[in-house]
Amino acid sequence: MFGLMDGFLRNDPLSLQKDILYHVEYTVARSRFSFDDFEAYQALAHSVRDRLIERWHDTQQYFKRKDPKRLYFLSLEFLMGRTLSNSITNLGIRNQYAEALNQLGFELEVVAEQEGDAALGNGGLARLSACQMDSLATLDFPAWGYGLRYQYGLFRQVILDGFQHEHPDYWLNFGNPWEIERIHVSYSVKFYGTVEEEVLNGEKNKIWVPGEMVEAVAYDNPIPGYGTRNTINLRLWAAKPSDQDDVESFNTGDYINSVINRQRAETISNVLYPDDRSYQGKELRLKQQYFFVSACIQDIIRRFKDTNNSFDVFTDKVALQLNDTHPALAIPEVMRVLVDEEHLGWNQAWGIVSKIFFLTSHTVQPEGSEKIPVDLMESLLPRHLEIIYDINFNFMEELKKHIGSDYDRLSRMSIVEEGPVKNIRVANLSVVCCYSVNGVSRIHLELLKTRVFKDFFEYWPEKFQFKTNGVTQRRWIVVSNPSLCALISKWLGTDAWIRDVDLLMGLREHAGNADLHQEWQMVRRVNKIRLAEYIEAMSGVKVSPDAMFDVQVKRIHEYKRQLLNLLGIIHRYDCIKNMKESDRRKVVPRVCIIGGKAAPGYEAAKKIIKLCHAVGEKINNDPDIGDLLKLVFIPDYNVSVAELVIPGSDLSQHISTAGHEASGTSNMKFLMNGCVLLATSDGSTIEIIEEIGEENMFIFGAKVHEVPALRKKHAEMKAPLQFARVVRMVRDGYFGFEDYFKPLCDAIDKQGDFYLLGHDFASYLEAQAAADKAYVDQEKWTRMSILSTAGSGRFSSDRTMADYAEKAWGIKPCKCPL
Ligand code: 26Q
Repeated sequence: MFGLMDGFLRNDPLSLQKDILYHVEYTVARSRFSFDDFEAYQALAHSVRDRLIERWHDTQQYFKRKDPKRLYFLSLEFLMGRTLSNSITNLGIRNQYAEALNQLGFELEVVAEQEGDAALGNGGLARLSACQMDSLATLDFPAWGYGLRYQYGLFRQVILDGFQHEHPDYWLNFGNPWEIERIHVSYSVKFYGTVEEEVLNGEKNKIWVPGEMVEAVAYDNPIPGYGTRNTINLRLWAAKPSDQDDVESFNTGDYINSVINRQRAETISNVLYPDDRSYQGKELRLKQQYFFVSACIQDIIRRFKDTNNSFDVFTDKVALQLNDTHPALAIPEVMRVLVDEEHLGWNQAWGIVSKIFFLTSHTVQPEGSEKIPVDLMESLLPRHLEIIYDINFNFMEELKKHIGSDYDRLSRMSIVEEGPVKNIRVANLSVVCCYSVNGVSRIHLELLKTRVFKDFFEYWPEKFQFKTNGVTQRRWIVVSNPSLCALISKWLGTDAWIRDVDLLMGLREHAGNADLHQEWQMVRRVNKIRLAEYIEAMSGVKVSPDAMFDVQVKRIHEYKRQLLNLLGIIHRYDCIKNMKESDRRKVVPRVCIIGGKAAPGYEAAKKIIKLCHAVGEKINNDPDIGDLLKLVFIPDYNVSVAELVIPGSDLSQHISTAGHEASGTSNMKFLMNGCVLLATSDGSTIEIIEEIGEENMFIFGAKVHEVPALRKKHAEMKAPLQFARVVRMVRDGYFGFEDYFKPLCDAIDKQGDFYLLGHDFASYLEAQAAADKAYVDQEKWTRMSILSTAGSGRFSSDRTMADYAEKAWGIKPCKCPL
């Protein structure tokens, strides 16, 4: 019964202090009389880790005993950021640790800053996985996350002379106290080779004879829930050389080369691919994807067989969530294991496979869909190719019965793309095989139905659903904005909103209260001062916290329109320059803050980063302008920088061309922190508008359904004068580098302005002017700010996860007793 007892470890400050010193001495191997902030961090982390492990064990034992249906969340990307602060918050022992550290002469905030980010992902999709893990744990769901343990996370962005350079993120350099290496949990993953036939009990059976083997070793990362003992697992796989591999070359005596060859196995999980479509069809990426799903499926089936002896109940015990199509090879892999290794008949295996997979799509660009060249598939995964062909054959036969011989449509829906190069369409494979396909916002589902998966929607309307994304209020308010957190709890009279976020609505009744206004403004100002200090340290630009902090932080992409923001800033600069002295006094001072990474091969995005620096250089050094306008670029935007930037922002921009942002999730984080949104009606912003009202935001620009027609019309229309003028300034070299920026200008005024910057420019400026006007009226602004936080409850990942559990996965909470 040990697993059900409370743990051995005590959590009072004195015990924590002893524990920290123990780890200083025996884990970090430093003298307990002399250690620095980093060593304090390491010791502290190990002491937290011990507590996590206790809960992790109890939870896993409890799950095993209860054996409920489990959810397996498969994602090639997790952007966890830092772990320390989040863990002690969720464990409810933050104050105790702060006191323990204090007595040792350290400050928790300073020590926590020593931790580096775990950046095993690109952007929205990856941070969403991290938020969802927090919610799954907090809501006591019997869930497991699976991912890859990349040695190199997302590149670090270094800016030199305004240009982005990518530096490797070798994040494991200083060790990772948060993971538990499980050398005994490892599986062989096969590649290449041939498919052979054997006769088994009078029946033909296929066997895959591999040409290469690699070991997948498990690294477990405990994910604690808030206000519960439940601590779930995020299992990351690392590639290691296999002992069974390459015996031949050792026998032939080429020892040195054999060792080097073995080591090559590790490259499979070495590096995270940046979100860049040009990597498609690359062998190593495909190997990575298969390596990942093969390890997961072996692990899941082993666990199933531990407690079950018939696959008849598999669908009652297992749900597999595919985070976009990246892990879609799990589908043919389960078919292969069930048919070839477990010897189930094809129909029985298909009956299982077609019920256990759930897909979430995160894109609206049909060209973003993954394709695998058939040649590559045939050489790397020969048996999977056969299985995919068989699935497709059955699907095509069934489809013909319903739609007849509409060959165009059949070929559009086929999993195999015919043509000079034959491809596997991973999206089609996923839609055919998954039980449900989920969009990430309501409008995204509309676009999936009418554009991306139109044919499929007409055939299987019930398969398509949406669950609007959400973010975790634990990280995005409690951890990153503790003073706002305390203020909210004070005015609601409870901190129950940390688990039950709908309670935030209770702030609405205080939205006009002058005392709350004063305290709210105070909290926000302190956060702004902290951000101003960071900006000065990073960029050398001194900014005043009296100015409005206007922020756009996200991956750099043409559709996200950082360029529209920059052109707006140039316009503002131009206006101020040409103003009479008396008018200048009426200008609302602004600090414009832009941050984000460009994919290494994405030229246009890199030019936008340079343009931001060039414009900033001009404006920030113009004595005519002073504090009226500043433009700063925050380098190397990541989760921990976000935790600093978001609470310190006044205005937050989400200005994608309508119909291009599947959801967006940072808008939700800003909303929770009381930032006012300046945004287009796109993705989840549409639902935010419904929740908090258009009067509490600044909404502008073309609507989703207007965009296609505008694109046609726009090509013949002349851009408005003010727009033409600012583009001209860039083109004529007002900010230097005119040759380098020429392609950016051409895309707008020569190549049809696909993202409609010209069309939306006038309404963008109006929205910006409205923001200025509202900011002058601090009472009005503070009210909008409070109402933003009050309306953010619907955008918690707790709601998203509860929705998925009920409407898709069919899982129920399984709460480990205290
Ligand atoms: C593709 C091929 C090869 C290598 C990498 C990739 C790749 C990697 C990551 C393709 C796409 C991604 C990430 C996509 C993503 O983050 N999408 C965002 O997902 C968010 C969460 O649902 C949404 O809020 C955003 O709107 C969406 O852009």
